[in-house]
Amino acid sequence: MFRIEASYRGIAAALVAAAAMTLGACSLDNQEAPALSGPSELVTSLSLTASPDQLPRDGSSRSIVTITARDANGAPLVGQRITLSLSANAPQGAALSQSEVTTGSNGTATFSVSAPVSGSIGDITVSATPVGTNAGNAATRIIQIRATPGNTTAPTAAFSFSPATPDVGQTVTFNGSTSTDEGVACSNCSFFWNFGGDGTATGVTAQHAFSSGGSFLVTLTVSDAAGSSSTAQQTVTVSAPSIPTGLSVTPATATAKQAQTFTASATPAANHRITSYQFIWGDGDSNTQNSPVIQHTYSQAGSFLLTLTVRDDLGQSATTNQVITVSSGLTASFTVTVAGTTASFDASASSSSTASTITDYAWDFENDGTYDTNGSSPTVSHDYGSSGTRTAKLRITDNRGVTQTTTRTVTIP
Ligand SMILES: [Ca+2]
Ligand SMILES: [Ca+2]
Repeated sequence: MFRIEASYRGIAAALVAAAAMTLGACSLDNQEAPALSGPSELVTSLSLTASPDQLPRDGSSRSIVTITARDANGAPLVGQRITLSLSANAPQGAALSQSEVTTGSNGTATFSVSAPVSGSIGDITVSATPVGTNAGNAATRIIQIRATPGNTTAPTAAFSFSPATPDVGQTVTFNGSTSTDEGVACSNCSFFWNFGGDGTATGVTAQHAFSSGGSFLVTLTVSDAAGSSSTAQQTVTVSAPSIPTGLSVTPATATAKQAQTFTASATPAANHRITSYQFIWGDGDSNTQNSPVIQHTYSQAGSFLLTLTVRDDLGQSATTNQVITVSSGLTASFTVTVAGTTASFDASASSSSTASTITDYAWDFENDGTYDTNGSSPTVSHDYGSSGTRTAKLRITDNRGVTQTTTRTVTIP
């Protein structure tokens, strides 16, 4: 084993001597073969110096590295090719001006190393390895260029938020970009937000809408790439505005089959607004809209329980109920004339206030719930057959299908 290595060194030394003689640039000493048993470092020595030997993490500064190659006798090696490389974990942005240099007449070569970017981690390690005929005998040399600042201290967490006094449900923007690490903005940090028990988020900025009023101690935890972290805390006071108040709808009356304009009103909390109005009319219809003004047509007379629900910009709602009295627009009226046991009814005084036409007169002579006769004539007669006091009921119907009733006492002597 040792024997083979020794003979290889002899071949290498002979080749170096031959190359030196060809170039004709070497002294007599260079032509002497090194001792066969000497350490390999003596065959070709590389020295590296960097100026400056540290770089700021600014992405632009440069350090000039000078390589000096010498042979076993300390004489400059001319024309020596040397490959250059950065270590695999080099800080982001660090770069070499070239991947290979060749020594000049004085045995030196130079290249530059550019600085890593802000927020990068680690120092710069450059490897230089001679190539060519004597490469097998030359160990790789490395040089370290410190990048400043190092990632040795924990970040400093800091944040702001807006608005300063949010309401329940209002989006609050949290901004952790004023956090720093190693004296610069913490661009490579991770950010974790805890909204005081009301939820969490990640990212340099975060948005959160608090679900209830009160004081929330918000904690931002900033961690750097080296795993160091720090926290910042601020109390966010969330106010809970009142739900909308003073709900009403006007008017509280309408006429059947006639479109009626209704106006809802409600008072939101200070600095807030009503964003939607829901009308549940009580007749099976409903509408939801942004405007408080709406038209609705009830198809029949009666009392309808209107439900108004308003919602504000915080998502808070309030509801009220209100009776809408819908009139038919018809006046039912009749007279009675009695002769013997027969009563003659005349409903021709009935009228409509809505320009509709009364098309049907229906009569329930005893008001027993069953209409006994009907027709388009306003007059009719009925023989009660015996004396007594009864109640007669008239139902008129107009051409829109709207009805109106009235009753009257009929006395048969
Ligand atoms: Ca750090
Ligand atoms: Ca009847």
